[in-house]
Amino acid sequence: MKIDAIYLRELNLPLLRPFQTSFGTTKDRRVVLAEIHSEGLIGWGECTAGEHPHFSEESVDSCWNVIVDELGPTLAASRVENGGQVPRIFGLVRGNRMAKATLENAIWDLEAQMKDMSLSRLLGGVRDVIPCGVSIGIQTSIAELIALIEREVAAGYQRIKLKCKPGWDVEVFERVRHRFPAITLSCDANSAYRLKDADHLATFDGFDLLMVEQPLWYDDFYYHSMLQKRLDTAICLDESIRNRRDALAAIEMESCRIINIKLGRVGGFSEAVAVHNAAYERGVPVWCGGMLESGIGRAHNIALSSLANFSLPGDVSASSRYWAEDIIEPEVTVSAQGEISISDAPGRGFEVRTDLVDRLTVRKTEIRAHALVN
Ligand code: OSB
Ligand code: MG
Repeated sequence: MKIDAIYLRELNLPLLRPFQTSFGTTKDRRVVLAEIHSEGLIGWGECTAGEHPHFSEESVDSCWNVIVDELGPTLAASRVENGGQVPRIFGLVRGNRMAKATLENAIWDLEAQMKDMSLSRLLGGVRDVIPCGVSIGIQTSIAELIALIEREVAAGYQRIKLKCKPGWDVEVFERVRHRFPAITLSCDANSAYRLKDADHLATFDGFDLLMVEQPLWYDDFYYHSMLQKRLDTAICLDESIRNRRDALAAIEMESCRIINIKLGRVGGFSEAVAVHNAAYERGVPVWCGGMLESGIGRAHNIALSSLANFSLPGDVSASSRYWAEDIIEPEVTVSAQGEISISDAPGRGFEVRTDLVDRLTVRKTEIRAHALVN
């Protein structure tokens, strides 16, 4: 594919409700989008980095700089033919996986359009519908949380994930379980605990949780493996899994029994499929995580979730839970059964509302090829 232009832009997108995790609160999203023009088509990619380097080392600004200074010019000068080649094109740049995914995913989006097939099929997806869950942030009161859960259960979501941290855990689980004895429930600590909290974490076993997500350090396998031996509840790793090798190490060490796959965290579709396949071959189920994405990242998460081993409900939910207006058409909707349908339209399956994107844009730059050195 001949790349005619790469544009990078930043949008300001206010969340309908603030989202609180153990590491902080997000009110307004700064969404970076890449737009790659080729052969009369446009591939879109969304950067999933946070406003601050709290979930991972990357942030909106680090991604912007790495894309503008390194990845964008390298990609523009390359002879890329498909998404699968992009990791090698970016091979000299270490880390910066969310930045890389922004561009790689736009190339996959383009490739699917050029091949006149859905992104889901191009990736090897086999599902017509995907099971959906929701991630509910830390609230100011348990009563408030219970009201939110009521609404999401009534909407049909198949799994409720509660963000937790010391002081917002067992009492919350107790009250929620009392009110909802039969729902599928999980929790996500975003690394808020330490191994000395193992006895406390073991009391989570009393609440029939589907999993406890990333209880310990964001970069750890070893201590999660020690902890897993002391829990009946499955550990799910999110932050720790950066690539296929990490997934293999975590599975071999029994650091987790479930893996959360996020496109940005692993560096794009190529590595996400590799993590999926490695887990599938070893009987470890996966699900698709979310990073408060706008419609473009959401569409990409939906396509990824159609792969066979995404057997657990993901954190991929309706646009209307996040935004007054999403930047895609149609918006993402979830059925009363808690499912999203996979589109068989070519590409991502959702049109980008370019007028709205332009209106929300706070900065935009064109990235040009620079001469390839070495
Ligand atoms: O750990 O899954 C996480 C949001 C921001 C950063 C990290 C996480 C999350 C979520 C939200 O849980 C999932 C979503 O609804 O997009
Ligand atoms: Mg998580």
